[in-house]
Amino acid sequence: MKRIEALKVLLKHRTDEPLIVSVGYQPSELNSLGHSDLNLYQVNFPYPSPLGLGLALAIPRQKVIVSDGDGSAVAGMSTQCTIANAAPPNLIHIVWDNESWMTCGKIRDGHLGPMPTPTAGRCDFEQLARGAGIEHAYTVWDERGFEDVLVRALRDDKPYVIVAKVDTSTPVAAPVPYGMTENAIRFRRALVDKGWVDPMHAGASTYKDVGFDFGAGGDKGGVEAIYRDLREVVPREPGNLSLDHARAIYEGVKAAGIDMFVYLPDSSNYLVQRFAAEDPAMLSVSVTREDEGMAIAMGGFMGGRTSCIMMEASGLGMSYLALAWLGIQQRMATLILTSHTDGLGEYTDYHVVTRYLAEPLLRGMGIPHHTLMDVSDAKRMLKYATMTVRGHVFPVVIQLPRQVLWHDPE
Ligand SMILES: Cc1ncc(C[n+]2csc(CCOP(=O)(O)OP(=O)(O)O)c2C)c(N)n1
Ligand SMILES: [Mg+2]
Repeated sequence: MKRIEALKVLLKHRTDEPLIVSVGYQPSELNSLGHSDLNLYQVNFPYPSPLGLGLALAIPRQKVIVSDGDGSAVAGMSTQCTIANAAPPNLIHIVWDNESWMTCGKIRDGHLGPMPTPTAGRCDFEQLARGAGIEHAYTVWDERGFEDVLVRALRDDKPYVIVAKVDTSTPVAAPVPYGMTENAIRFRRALVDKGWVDPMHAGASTYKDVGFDFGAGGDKGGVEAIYRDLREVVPREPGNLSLDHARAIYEGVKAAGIDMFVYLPDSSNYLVQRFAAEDPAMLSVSVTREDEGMAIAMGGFMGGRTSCIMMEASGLGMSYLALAWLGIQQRMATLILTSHTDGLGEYTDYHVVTRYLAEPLLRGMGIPHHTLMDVSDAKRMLKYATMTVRGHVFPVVIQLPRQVLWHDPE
């Protein structure tokens, strides 16, 4: 089938589902059939599916559709595992499988010949999605088959993957008349106008909205119970992780109003993540890669959550594309908490990556970053950082050096 024809079927059934659209020629095809501000175009690969996941988790009563390329979807394969386990009932992931990196080679009036993706060979994306744990993964070859599964997916409360086999035709379609920044801002406004996101969530924050009460917020009871359980097993001995510091940091997270906690474990940030993972009041998402996690956290932020990702700083290196593309150009934000810094106390040679990379990378991208030197400042700085994220709509990093995560008495 032709993608342009299948897109018409999609638009026939789409009412007000936000559409996360991958990079390349697809946005022009979609736009040629009619623009909606609920279309977010040019989400670079492999981020359409994690961004869609974050948004779907943030607005659970609303279906979210990811309109992806096969190259993009294969590049983000591990996200299928994250989606399967998060099991959002409202996420539909359409993969336009033309078995090629089709956008590359396109010229004004034709194409120089598509270069094949893995699905042109032995790779089957439906099987990948099923293997990842997504039960409702289907391949469709014609418009009728596509329509059948799409209608079911829109009704059913399960995550769906629809692999739509399409040819490599590239109809002449005018480019989208918005830059990425303008499109993304209009998309966010469309979510607000729909009533799904509080207009005060981001960009319009005032001190009245966020508040300077550093002791406020958070479900202390829940945190106390987790603390008591962990106290049984965490030794209070020098050279171990500090459970008391972890509690202080997690209480700061809650007091800052953070209600979505994305994480990839590291030995230093482990205990803080245990608090988040075991806190029933927290929407926590365990991820497979830091850049995937950033896209999820930013999707959550777009959907009105006050999100953060906690990760080892070495994962920043693989996140520069997500940070620059989604964070800087598309103005999506989140708070990033990183363990390991270029400061003192990092004695292991395998953390050399962080020493060389983290700070220069953040500086190079102009991303505000702050090192929390003393855990007694955790609550204040987490709140300040969250206020900056929401006020400036920009990623902000808090770096956590050894002394704030470990129990190293003098
Ligand atoms: C990180 C990165 N590398 C390379 C590119 C160049 N690029 C733009 S579109 C595209 C093809 C994407 O293939 P697919 O997802 O299958 O979509 P299709 O072009 O077939 O519609 C590529 C490789 C890019 N945008 N980002
Ligand atoms: Mg393709």
